[in-house]
Amino acid sequence: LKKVAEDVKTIREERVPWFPKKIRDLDKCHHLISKYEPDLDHDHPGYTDPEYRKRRAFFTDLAFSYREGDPLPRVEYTVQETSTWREVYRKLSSLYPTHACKQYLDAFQQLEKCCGYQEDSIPQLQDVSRFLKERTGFQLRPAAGLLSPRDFLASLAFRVFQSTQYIRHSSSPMHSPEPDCCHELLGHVPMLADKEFAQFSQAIGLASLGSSDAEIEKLATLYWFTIEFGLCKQNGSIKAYGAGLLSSYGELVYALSNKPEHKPFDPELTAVHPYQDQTFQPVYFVAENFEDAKAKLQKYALKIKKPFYLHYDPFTCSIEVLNTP
Ligand code: HBI
Ligand code: FE
Repeated sequence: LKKVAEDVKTIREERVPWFPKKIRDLDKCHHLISKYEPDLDHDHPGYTDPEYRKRRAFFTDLAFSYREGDPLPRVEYTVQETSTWREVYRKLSSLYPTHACKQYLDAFQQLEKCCGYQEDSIPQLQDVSRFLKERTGFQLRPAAGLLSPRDFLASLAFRVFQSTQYIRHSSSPMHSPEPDCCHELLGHVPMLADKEFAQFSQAIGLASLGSSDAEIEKLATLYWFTIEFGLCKQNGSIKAYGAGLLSSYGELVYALSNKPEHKPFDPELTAVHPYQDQTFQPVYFVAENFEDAKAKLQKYALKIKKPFYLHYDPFTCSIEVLNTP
């Protein structure tokens, strides 16, 4: 009987996918989804620009040679890159006062005051990472492009945000098929400076560790409708907190108009809702507030079947695996 029990245990353990347990393990979590890269995607605005593709290869090298604990590489951006940034920054920041949630606006103001956020230069990841670390413990590490959902979500469990460092092609300042530094710095970073939002983000990350492919897909969908395209209630009106919205002028205006449908955030339903990555979303999910969203998410995460409990130890930045009786 003992032998049978051991066999069962082995089989159960084999089914659990590998996941990072120490922050240094994130050096292995950098698998790219390459379908939107300028070298492979014929519709990419940089596909026919050899200079741009060469520049992107430089950023790919920077990201792949990065190891946990290294200082984040400082980049000297070109005049053309800075000019793309300026255009994006100007256009988007004009909308924030009316469209972004309060937490975003507070952080954005601080980033302008003490982190070099301004239209004339692209902020350095190292400076931004230090800023976030002081506020919520989040830190950045350079990513070469769009990462697999499993690797990307896993890093959130350690309060690490994998951030691209290159900028979109100059011919298309208002749109990028992939995440770029405009999306990370203007979309994600300000929200990561908020305590509740940081907890929410880490909770999705922790839920993803050791989860099946099917569960990862649901968590990636939750991530999509919250961290990327989430709306929230604020003083009787609805504001944006999702990074995909806060880094896209057109969709930010559209999301808060009366055109799309607004549904209440409910993880069970949100996790299985189909989403669009080519056009604007027909539906957005509205959170009551981040505390409520986090509580609902944690309740959802508890139902994901795993043969252990996971606990994050902030002193060692590592995951403790606790066996269930
Ligand atoms: N990779 N670099 C990067 N940035 C993201 O915002 C990102 C990602 N990979 C997947 C992802 N976001 C989400 O859409 C979910 O699939 C987790
Ligand atoms: Fe994003």
